[in-house]
Amino acid sequence: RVLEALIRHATQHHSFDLYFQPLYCGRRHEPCGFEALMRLQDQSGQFVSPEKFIPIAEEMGIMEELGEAILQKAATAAMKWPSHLRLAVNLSAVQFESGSLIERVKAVLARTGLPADRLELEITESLLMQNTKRNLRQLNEIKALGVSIAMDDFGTGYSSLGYLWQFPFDKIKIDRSFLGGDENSNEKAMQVISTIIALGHSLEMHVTAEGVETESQVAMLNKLECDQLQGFYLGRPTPEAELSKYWDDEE
Ligand code: G
Ligand code: G
Ligand code: MN
Ligand code: NA
Repeated sequence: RVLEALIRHATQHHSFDLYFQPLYCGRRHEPCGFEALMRLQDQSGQFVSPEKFIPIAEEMGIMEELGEAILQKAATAAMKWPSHLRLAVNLSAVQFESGSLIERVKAVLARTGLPADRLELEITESLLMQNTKRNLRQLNEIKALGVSIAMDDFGTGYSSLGYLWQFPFDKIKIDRSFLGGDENSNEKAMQVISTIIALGHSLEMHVTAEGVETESQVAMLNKLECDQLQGFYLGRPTPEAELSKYWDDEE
């Protein structure tokens, strides 16, 4: 298939793009890091969604290799940023469950020189459903490198609450669906978000709200003492070449 050939080529030759979306910490008006988001263009220049091509790469058995290529490209980019800016990278289930993750992460850090404490890996909660013991060991090994771990899309899986406290996450990212409702559902959604923030803090985890699209959401999340905000209102996924606008403007 054409798409498979494209993915294989991108994996072998690193011929894909990364966009980076800013993460805003606290009430400050400048970003404290960026999340890498992979972008793949087909022959006609159309973007293929990661939601489509990541599962294909997994089926093809090349997701571990592609994941390392993404990490390598992202870390290389981050080395050109001001050093207070952190880098978040998404992991697919296949990468997390493979035996090679730790070695690949270590190799990328060594090759690029990115300090481990500037890197955060995002995993989704569905990853933690099976193999709890092995997953826990894997998470602890990642943390032992000095890399932090965020639980992505929190609240969308089956067993978020039951599993959360058992794992050493540094951060939970509240899925953007919690902010996505209409005006009428806002009040209740806010109660839920407030509760998740309190839960995260009680477990000594930082909390990020995803999908922030309005000024009033920013005000509300600040009031709830949400640690980090991410969303189109604050900054869209941005090509690497345009990222410096985020720090050139700073005083
Ligand atoms: O960027 P976009 O909104 O199209 O992303 C859609 C989905 O693809 C999100 O769930 C996001 O986490 C995932 N995604 C984007 N880039 C990567 C990547 O580099 N690796 C993995 N595993 N998932 C990614
Ligand atoms: O699953 P994950 O959280 O990694 O998905 C990240 C994706 O969410 C990004 O690729 C981005 O396109 C999308 N995203 C980021 N901010 C917003 C937002 O404010 N609104 C919407 N609808 N999508 C967003
Ligand atoms: Mn993510
Ligand atoms: Na998410």
